[in-house]
Amino acid sequence: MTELILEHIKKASEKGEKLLAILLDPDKTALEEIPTISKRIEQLNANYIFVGGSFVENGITGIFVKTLKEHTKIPIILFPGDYSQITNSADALLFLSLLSGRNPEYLIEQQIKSVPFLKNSTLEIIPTGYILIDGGTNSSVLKISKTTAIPQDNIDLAVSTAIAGMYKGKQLIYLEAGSGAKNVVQEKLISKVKQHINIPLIVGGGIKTKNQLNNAYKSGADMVVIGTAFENKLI
Ligand code: 1GP
Repeated sequence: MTELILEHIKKASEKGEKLLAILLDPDKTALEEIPTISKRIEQLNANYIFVGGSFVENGITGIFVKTLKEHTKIPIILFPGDYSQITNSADALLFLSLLSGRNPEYLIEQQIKSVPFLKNSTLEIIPTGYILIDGGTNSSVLKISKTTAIPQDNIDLAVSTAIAGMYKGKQLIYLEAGSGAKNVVQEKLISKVKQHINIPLIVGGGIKTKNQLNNAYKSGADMVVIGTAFENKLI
């Protein structure tokens, strides 16, 4: 029987095994590049491929994921910027709530809009608390969600937000500095959040070097997500 993705992430977290996800944005990646890209992802021994973006046109994600599936067996997890990006071709969906923001559209409206599709879908749905931390840039997710990020030095707020997410029943917490962030999520913030939650922690945004990757793991990230550095062939 295929192990459910959330179970795999939880077990890895319990055992202290560190996971890597490569984020692909269908808006920035041509279908013709998929065979080469899939090989590069496999060479990195990535555990997961995240697919999603802020400006993906309707209908594109389905074709993108189907093509990826022809070239790799690495499980594909949707990380949608909008409910229109949800497709049955993937394995799982991060069912995101933007907990750092106060915009109802990204706290509950998008989720409701996804239900007519999801109720007939086979996707594994993973409730995820998504928390934006100031990465020093006006990231796409900030612009689109019209929310503000938690400052890196407001560790108490980040911790309380993560704990509230856990109490609300989220199964994962995702600390996000924003794609292409200038500053990654600080080690101290990652470790404080990790100390206070007993669900797996994902960290992403601006990670470009092995050193930054290892620091995120050492601070307590169970999974690190890398998008821009992979796109730019830095890793
Ligand atoms: C963005 O956390 C991911 O949602 C990855 O960020 O593109 O900066 O690696 P980067």
